[in-house]
Amino acid sequence: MKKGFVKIIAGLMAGMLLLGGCNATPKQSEGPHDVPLTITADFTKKENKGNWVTYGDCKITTKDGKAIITDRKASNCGIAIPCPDYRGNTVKATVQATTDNDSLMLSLRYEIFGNVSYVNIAPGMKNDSGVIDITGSIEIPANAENSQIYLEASDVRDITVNSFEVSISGELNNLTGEPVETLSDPSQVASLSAAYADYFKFGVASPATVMTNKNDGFRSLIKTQFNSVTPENELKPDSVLDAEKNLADPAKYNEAPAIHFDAAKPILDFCKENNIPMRGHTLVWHSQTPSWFFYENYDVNGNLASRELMLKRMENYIDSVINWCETNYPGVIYAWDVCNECIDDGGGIRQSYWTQTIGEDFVEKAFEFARKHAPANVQLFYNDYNEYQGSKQDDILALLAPVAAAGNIDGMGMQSHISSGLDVDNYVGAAKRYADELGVVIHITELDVQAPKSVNSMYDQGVYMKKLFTAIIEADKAGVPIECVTVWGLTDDMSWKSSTKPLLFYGNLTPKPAYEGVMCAVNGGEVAKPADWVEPKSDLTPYAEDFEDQKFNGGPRYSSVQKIVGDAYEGDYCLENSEGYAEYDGYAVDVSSFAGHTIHITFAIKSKCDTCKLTADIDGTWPTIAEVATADGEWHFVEADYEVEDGMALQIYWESTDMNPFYLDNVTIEATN
Ligand code: 9MR
Repeated sequence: MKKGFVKIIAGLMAGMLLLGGCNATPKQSEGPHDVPLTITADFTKKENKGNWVTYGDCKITTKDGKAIITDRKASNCGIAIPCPDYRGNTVKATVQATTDNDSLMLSLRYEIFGNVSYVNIAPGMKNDSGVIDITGSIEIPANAENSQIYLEASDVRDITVNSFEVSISGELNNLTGEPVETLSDPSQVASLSAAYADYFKFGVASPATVMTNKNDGFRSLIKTQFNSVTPENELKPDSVLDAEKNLADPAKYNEAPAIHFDAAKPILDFCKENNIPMRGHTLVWHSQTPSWFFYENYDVNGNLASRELMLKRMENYIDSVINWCETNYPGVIYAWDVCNECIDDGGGIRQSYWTQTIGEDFVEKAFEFARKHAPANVQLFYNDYNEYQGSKQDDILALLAPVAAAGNIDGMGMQSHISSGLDVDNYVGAAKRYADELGVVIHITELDVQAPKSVNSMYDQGVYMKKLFTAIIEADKAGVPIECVTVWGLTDDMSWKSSTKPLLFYGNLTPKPAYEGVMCAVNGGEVAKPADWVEPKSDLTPYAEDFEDQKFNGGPRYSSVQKIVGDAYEGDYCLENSEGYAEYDGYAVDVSSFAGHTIHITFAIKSKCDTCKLTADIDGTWPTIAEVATADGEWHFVEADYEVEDGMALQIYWESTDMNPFYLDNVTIEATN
């Protein structure tokens, strides 16, 4: 394990901003200082004076107390509220806007030990009057610097912001002065890739900021632990497409888009110098691809490009990206994610600019072009999330059947953004099914595992990691061709889901029990119980909420909004769940304290949608606890029983089968044994 050498990190960062267009945020003061509990953007005042700044390359003008964002060069350009003093706190952000973009997203950006992290907080879709309201909460790591909550969009169209506010949830944790922590030297930590050499490559996703970081520790961690690297964002179309050139001379680049590798070069250089093979991520995706790419003359105010034109652009893009990398960094990229996330969350092929322009065979075409232009030894992958879920497996297999039949795919990329509720046998079963039915190899491409919300969260995560990797090793030994397992990020603090602490190393580069669990799976042994381990108590206190105090104990599952409203089943108040954009955006409560017991649940529910459901939040299976026909719009009183497995951290959630709001009242949960 790591020894001795520690390094004090202080005052890094200035000038390392990935987004050149970001305006400076106020510097943190040295001593104790007053921190406002709410920061409200004031659009009657100028940038920096009114608690808001321009985020990225765009223009903001203010009028009638609103901010109008135009000339947005990329989908992540928008407006931000700097909140550097909120580090170490959970914050709530609320925004109201109108736009021609399909959807907006509230996100968090911060710098930490010289790296930049981006975390999505909550998405928002238009309501009936065309307005988008988004509210979401996020925990900002204690060592984050220059935190900003920003508004981005699915597209580069204008946005008008009516209101924008960020506030502290709960008690303020007032962290004063510069964040200072020691980074540990990871070079002596036993190597994951060495330990797994007999089975598969052990990879990691990294942002290119790691390569230019003052702190050697991050590079050292990659070099010692991992033998495959995936650039986290730098090879995505919005990084590679050269907006300036294409937009300045659309006629010249109409069929063959101009590309550049400014963002990716540092990480390509690093991999080349250190002989670490790279996974290229990703060529064809509905997200992080600017909308102008899909228009005639790259003009979003004109017409969408024809199928013929888009096929040419797609082929030229795939050809030029693969071959630029091959020419300039021969042999570095050993696998490409050719197509990413093409199945819709509701099932079937995802509708996107790709389907609108080329049509539903765009996946087949992308693989055909990739096969034609990639060197024979470069493996071609399809990559997707929720890939372990039964119906998604069916959809992915149906999508890829013709691609496999044409001999144009080599691998299935299982992203694996999971929680410790996922059944490991189901998971490796999915890997086997892809390999068997498509005749391809398997890469686990983006593994991260949300830590359970248990009293010994880090330890329990470690125990789960041992179980998961034991199953992966067993599957590999039994012939499932798992050739690489990549974790999606170096440290918890750098993760796109940092508040769920889903990775193998802490922010200061120290290995977590999760790392130990992965090592125990291959070397034997058990994850050590930490000194502060506490005996988990099953707390069988019955759970009841009738919302009469106008509060609720549960919370949103993903992006729905909860409100206390009138017209209750009993009494004056009930809970409204609305503004979700998928059926599973429901209302969740934690029942982990009942682990090892059967619970009896009663509740009243009302909605205009056909069916409402109560579901257990277990990745990959999501068992239905109760299903209620609600089309009559009346209140229904429901009773159900469910056995919560021993040792399981579990949430249950109410959901509706369409986006109609549902109303919930008189919830009780108690153990029956
Ligand atoms: O980790 C990436 C994060 O930094 C970006 O902001 C985000 C933008 O969509 O993409 C994240 O990576 C995604 C990956 O490319 C595809 N699968 C889901 C990953 C997590 O969102």
